[in-house]
Amino acid sequence: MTANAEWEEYFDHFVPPSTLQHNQKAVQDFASANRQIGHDLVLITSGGTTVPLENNTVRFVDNFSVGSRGSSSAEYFLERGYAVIFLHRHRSLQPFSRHFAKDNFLEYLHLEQDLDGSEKVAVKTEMSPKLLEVLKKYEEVKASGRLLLMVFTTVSDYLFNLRAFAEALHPFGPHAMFYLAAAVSDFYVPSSQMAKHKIRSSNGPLELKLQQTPKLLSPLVKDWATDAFVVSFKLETNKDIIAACAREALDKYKHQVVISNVLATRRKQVTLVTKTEEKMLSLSDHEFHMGIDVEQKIVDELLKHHKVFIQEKQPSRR
Ligand code: 9Z3
Repeated sequence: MTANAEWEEYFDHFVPPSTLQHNQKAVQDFASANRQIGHDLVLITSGGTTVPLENNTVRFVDNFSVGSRGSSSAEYFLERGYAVIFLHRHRSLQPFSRHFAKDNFLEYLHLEQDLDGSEKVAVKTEMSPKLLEVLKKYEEVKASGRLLLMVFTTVSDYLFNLRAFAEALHPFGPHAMFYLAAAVSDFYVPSSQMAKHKIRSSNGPLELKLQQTPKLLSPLVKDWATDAFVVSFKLETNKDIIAACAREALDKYKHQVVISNVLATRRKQVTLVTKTEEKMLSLSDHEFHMGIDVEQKIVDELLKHHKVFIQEKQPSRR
């Protein structure tokens, strides 16, 4: 079966999200407004996709991804002047608020007495500097109109959105980057084979046969985003096979960059693989303990490649 036919069959199995057209238009408008004032564009995908087991979903298969990579990268792209479409798993980490996600926000606050004796909520003095720093950046980004948040939950919603957004970004050619950090399920249950209602435990043990999700990089590079700069991520748990897997993906799909990472060390080290080079980006123990994000190094490195890519595609505008 051709890659295209495989994809048509995949999409035929699912009902598209009801917001799809509306969101595609929002991405189109966002992208053209930002391109008009010279901003390059990046579509970041972030967080893990779910695989529902029932149409009225109670249970689903999920994965470990929390959206650290995507949300942190979004901040660095914004800092470097990009307009960011942040397609993320519902309730996963988001840029800026991620800095407080592990905390109980009530611990940031206390009660104070107003002059008239009434109670009011105030920020604890010791929490103020961190809040101030992040809030300032967040407000600036909001006012600049350079961040668009979009949401998915299931793997099919993710794929419908990715295709629609890729089509919306097509007119912007090499100025659009795809940064595919979401952890996408390789397996799914077609909705025709899903139980309509909650699967009854009284029916005994549950046997599941999952179908294989077609590889999204193939149609993305060949059909949906033909002129864009595409960065995919490759995750393995075995460090001995990761380099070969990353190179294999790049050779197969012929996009611009694969970033390989190993589950256990992903916060400290990645390798950026292009047609001509392999570059390891890592944090020293000191950098890691200072709270530096490896995503800062990833984004800075990618921007150099993206700049060259744009120049090569549009030599007359150099
Ligand atoms: C990654 O490798 C991301 O770096 C992580 C980030 C998921 C490890 P967290 O969200 O983790 O910070 O907790 N993403 C994997 C992307 C993926 O599934 N790639 C597919 C593949 O390799 C296709 S693009 O087949």
